[in-house]
Amino acid sequence: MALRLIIGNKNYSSWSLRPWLAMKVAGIAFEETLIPLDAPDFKVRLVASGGNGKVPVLIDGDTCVWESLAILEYLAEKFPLAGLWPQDMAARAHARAIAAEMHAGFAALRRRLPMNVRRPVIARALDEATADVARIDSIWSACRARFGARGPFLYGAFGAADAMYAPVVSRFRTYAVEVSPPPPATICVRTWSCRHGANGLTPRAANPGCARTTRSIGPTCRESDLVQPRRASSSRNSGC
Ligand SMILES: N[C@@H](CCC(=O)N[C@@H](CS)C(=O)NCC(=O)O)C(=O)O
Repeated sequence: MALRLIIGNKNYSSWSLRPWLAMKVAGIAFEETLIPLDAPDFKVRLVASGGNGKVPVLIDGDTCVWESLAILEYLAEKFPLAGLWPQDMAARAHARAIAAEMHAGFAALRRRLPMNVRRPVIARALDEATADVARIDSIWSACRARFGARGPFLYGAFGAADAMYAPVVSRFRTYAVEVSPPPPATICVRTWSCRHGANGLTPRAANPGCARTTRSIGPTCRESDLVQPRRASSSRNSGC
């Protein structure tokens, strides 16, 4: 039976985006059920799925997994060849620590710079999010310094930690937040488009505002999967 990932609007729901992106990039097949964050039956449908009433939720037969990080851990166990965590223990511990830090923290960043992938690039004063931005900058710099020789992503190849931080890359782009060079490569969520590469990943030329090495993902992903019309604002997307 196919895996099913229940998500909210990709434009706003950064928590949904994390496992969705990891699965797309890792080439893990799944069916997607999208419940708009402002759907009147949002809670009812999610509670019926067996999770905690929030997105994302992964359904694998009788198994229901909620919480983005728990979903990534489940996927890493089920698909060990996907390389969602680094192979060596020290790098893996580091990757798990920064993924857990993202999962548990950065509330001020989420409040001050809510994710909206298609927001025009307009700078915003960081205010209460200043310390969060500095912390992420130092995490990325530490990763680049320690693991940069292995490849362009946080730990060399794309993995769960990159998926956890991908929504931050979108936030930094749309709110014109500068980070120390060199930034880690990332999936540039603004430019998702239908490009076919040997392994579903196609290197693209640099895009203004994105990390230097950006990639678009295919073959099943269209920009319209990502960009959805704005509906009435919902309290469910505050702090997503
Ligand atoms: N810690 C959860 C956060 C999930 C979450 O807050 N999702 C939001 C959408 S981005 C949601 O479903 N909100 C609905 C609600 O709180 O009622 C995770 O990592 O998956």
